[in-house]
Amino acid sequence: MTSNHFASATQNCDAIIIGAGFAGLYALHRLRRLGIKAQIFEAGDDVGGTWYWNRYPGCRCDVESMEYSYSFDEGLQQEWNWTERYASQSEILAYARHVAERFDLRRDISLGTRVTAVRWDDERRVWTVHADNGRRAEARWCIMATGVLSAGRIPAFEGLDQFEGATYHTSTWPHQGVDFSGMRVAVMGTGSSGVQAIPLIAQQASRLHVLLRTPNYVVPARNGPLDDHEIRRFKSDYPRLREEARNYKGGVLLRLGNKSATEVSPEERERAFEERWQMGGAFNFQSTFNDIQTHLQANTHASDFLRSKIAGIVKDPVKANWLQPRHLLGTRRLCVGTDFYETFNRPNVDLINLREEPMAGFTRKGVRVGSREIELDAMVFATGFDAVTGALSAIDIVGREGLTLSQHWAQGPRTALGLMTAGFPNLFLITGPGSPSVLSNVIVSIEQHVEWVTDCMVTLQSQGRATIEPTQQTEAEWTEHVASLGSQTLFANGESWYMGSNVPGKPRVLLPYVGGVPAYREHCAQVAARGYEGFTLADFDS
Ligand code: NA7
Repeated sequence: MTSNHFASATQNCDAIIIGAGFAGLYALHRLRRLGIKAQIFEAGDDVGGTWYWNRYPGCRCDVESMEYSYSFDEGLQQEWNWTERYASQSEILAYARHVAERFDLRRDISLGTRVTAVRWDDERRVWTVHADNGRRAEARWCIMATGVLSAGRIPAFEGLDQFEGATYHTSTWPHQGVDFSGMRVAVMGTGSSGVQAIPLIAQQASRLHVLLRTPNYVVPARNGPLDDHEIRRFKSDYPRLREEARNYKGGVLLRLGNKSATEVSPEERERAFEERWQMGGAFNFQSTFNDIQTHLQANTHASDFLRSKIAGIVKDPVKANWLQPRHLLGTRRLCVGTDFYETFNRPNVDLINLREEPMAGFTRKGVRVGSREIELDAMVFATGFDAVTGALSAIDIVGREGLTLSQHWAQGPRTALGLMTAGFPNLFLITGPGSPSVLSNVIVSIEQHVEWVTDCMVTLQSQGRATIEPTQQTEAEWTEHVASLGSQTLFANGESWYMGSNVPGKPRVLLPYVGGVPAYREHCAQVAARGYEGFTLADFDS
């Protein structure tokens, strides 16, 4: 039977979940266990969310695979076998499919169903969810499991529609793959996606032009097969290790240095950074010392070390200089790559600095930079996402009294705990703005959000309550708390998608909560323990 077998009839269930990525799958599973009838609407033709769409060469997770997985089911974590230190997109997608099948989730998932509007009816106290294929559903609860890096964006460029070559965006890569052999290719973007894709495209293309605007720091992944010892170490102790990870700010196990980078001798500092560089991984490097993220001088030492690495690897001094970032380490995402800098020593790879030769648009045959035209067969945009809020603003979400989410968030997102927003009763956000989301191991954050939300629904149900929403005051206080914590960190100094600065017109607001997973979990737990303090709970007859 196809997933769309009941055409456009309105369906009724207790909860509609939008998105069948890791958040949506777990929400469906947990709601079922709790006796709440739920249905997922998913735009893609399969489960997996971001791992269904992002199939560009080299796409893999930058959190280690033994930790980038669900912890809620001991059987699942024991039976699944990751093969590499950092899992590839295809392996993570296979894992998502395995989860869907293992817990028999597919029967309540409508694939190929892109939600366009979500509207609250205050009299009937239901959300109506509308999809682009005519599907419609009504439910008391609506869970936005729409992902934080799911709304890809190609900047507007003059002449792009005339370009006769092939164009791709890393986040919507063709399922059959792309063979760049013998082609003249350009890649725009050197964030995590570009950093992963560039070395592999360079191996195929006859000529690769990398269009660089802002360099990022890239540390080596040191990816490789997972050895049996490491797998056994985790599997024999998974519950404890998961709990330990939840007690770190990023929700991942860290070997956090216990010294300040400013306390030690230059030799000791160099040795420590070198050791972490050899270990590989972003979390490892950023935790070499305990103050890289909070102390300007410590941060400068770490940044200097990475700049000297780049200068040592990239043979052409001009390219090496262009590739050295000037921003504070960690104010933009620290990328993890394999042979990224080495790729610029290849004779078929050309680096174009858009700050020196500005992007002037596209022609029929290629791209214009500065005063020259570069002929291309294919153009790859690794230009990122409308992060955290993009997938929500793509849906017409209308709450109480006709208030749209776009209006409510016109000056930046406003949430209580990143979980709910005032004027939108019974609408839950998973890893929403104002929660640790992109600054954490997102699966850790997803599990915690899903558990908080589903527990909340069950509690309200058992108390015969109809709705829950945060008060204006709670929302204002949380939004202020998130901003105030952010302003004490180095993030506020940077231009990045964390701050919304990659999308023209997007308010400059630090999107994630920077207080870390443990403090955040404590806030959420306290609110629930105090009977959802700061939230208005309404009865059916009120
Ligand atoms: P990112 O990290 O947002 O990177 C996008 C890149 O595209 C970045 O280098 C941008 O340069 C570049 N870009 C964007 N617009 C332009 C224009 N108009 N001209 C030139 N260059 C441009 O996205 P990713 O997909 O790499 O990674 C996002 C997250 O997904 C990542 O952190 C992982 O968690 C998964 P800029 O810096 O704006 O100068």
